[in-house]
Amino acid sequence: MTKRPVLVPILGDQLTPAISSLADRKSDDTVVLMMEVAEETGYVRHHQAKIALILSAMRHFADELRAGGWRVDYIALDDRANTGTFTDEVLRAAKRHDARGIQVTEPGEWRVRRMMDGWAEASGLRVRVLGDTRFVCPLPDFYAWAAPRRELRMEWFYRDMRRRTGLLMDGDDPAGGRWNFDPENRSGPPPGLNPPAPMTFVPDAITRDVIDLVRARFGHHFGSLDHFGWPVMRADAQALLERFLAERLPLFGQWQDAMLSDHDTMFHALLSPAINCGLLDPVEVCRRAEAEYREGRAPLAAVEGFIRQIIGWREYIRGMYWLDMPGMASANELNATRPVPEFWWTGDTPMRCIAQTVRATRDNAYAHHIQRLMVMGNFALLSGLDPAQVADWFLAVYADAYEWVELPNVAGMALHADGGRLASKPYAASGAYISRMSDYCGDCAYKVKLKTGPQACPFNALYWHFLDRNASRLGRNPRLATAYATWRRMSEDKRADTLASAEAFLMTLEPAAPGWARA
Ligand code: FAD
Ligand code: DLZ
Ligand code: SF4
Repeated sequence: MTKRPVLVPILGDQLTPAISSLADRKSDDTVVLMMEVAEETGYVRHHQAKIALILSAMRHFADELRAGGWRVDYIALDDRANTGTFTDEVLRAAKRHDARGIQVTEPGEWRVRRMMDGWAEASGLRVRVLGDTRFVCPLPDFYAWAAPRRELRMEWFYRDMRRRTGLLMDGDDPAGGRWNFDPENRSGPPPGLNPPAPMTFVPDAITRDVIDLVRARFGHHFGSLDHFGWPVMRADAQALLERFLAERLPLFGQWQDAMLSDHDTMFHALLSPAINCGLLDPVEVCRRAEAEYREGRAPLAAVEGFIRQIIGWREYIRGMYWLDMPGMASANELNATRPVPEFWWTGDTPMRCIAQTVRATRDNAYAHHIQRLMVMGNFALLSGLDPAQVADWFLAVYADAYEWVELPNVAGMALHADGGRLASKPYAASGAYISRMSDYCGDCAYKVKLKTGPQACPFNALYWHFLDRNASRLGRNPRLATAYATWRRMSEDKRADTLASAEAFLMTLEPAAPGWARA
């Protein structure tokens, strides 16, 4: 290398050679910097499998880059000189390589963006922060979409993304004549429904080393490594995608909301950890799904539902994060202040839906969307759990969790902490919804049909307690008009009995011991 190089830091969720920071670089005057740092492994107490996934994927990616001719400076977690922070490692590397500049792709988290903003002054070098082209909608375009609108509904944004990508478009029209096939999706599970086993990958030598490291350094964090089977390299992520397309996609939509105790993953894709860290390109994933429809192997309703999650929800969520940060992190429209209970970490509760979801989360660092939204999220909403503590829990426990995607889902979609910017109505539901969508209630210590009393499903009284205590904020929401009318029609005695039942349950919640989510 004759010229002074440009330093290209690549973060643990930017693991693709197509990353924008490398797009205009030549290998002969570039040093790629990858950093395993204590600041990132510890800013929340991540699930052990999440750390293992990211560090192993980073190590595999470094090898992939080297094989492609790039010079990679890789700082391992236990390197003696490792300072433990992105900023200090970037400054150290800039000096070590006598870099003439720094080029980086924008990060997924506000916190890291603030760090990057200080790099130019601290290093005395020119720092170029490039847009993340893995997303369909560049952030400036999202801001321009949002600026003139009073209501930022996902559905309208999604249609723009369909037009922009051409996915499921027949000329100017949506395939099948409709943009959204949800009415044909989302049934409850019939007896005997038997989803295929999830595809898992046997850890190779690199992953085994990382697992040993994680056990030694982070063995006190939540979660098990015993079942670790996530893909940590591109070829395996591709195999997972192919398996999803063949075995799960055709039934994805129909059973999208269903939950079964013996099938933690149902017909879901399991692709979010790989997509979010860069092992799969989201639009490529959608193009492969579209091909299944075009070639007659998967119904349009399933494929449209799947593509909407990625170019609709995922893109919209990311736009909302950057639009509303930093305020989103402290938003608490409903003034919810109750601490997260201990059983969110231990799973030790007679509420079978929660026990099953926490168990799946501990085993796999994964729970599917409805477990996250309608079991954990719904419980947090109805019980009035503190949004910041709930966000810490979600950020820590899932293998796919980065703040740009976790926080809007928690604060906006699940908790209505943003006052309804993201979802026009809170996703509040009584036990009847969980009973319809799962097999959890049959074996639960609580009775889903009972409305009040110590044996009654806690969700039932909590639902009315939630509406009652938030009447001044939610009472005029037209989408809750029927629920409020039903509440008002109840006799005074019944209402008092319901509120007392909910209060009695809330009194039993034991706050989580400090140290589960943060040191
Ligand atoms: P599938 O159900 O098969 O969906 C396919 C893909 O669609 C996913 O891989 C994902 O890329 C995308 N997708 C679907 N829904 C969403 C959504 N609401 N937001 C963004 N992308 C979506 N997703 C994360 O990636 N990271 C998180 O930290 C995260 N936290 C969440 C917290 C809460 C409270 C809720 C309600 C949802 C959260 N989600 C999060 C969204 C969603 O639950 C996961 O993307 C999904 O469960 C991942 O599993 P899968 O790949 O099997 O998804
Ligand atoms: C989540 C995570 C973890 C656990 N460890 C690292 C790490 O050691 N090095 C790294 O580059 N990235 C890590 N990450 C992902 C980062 O937290 C992520 O890139 C930022 O939060 C920006 O989204
Ligand atoms: Fe959950 Fe209530 Fe069903 Fe028990 S009865 S599993 S607490 S919804």
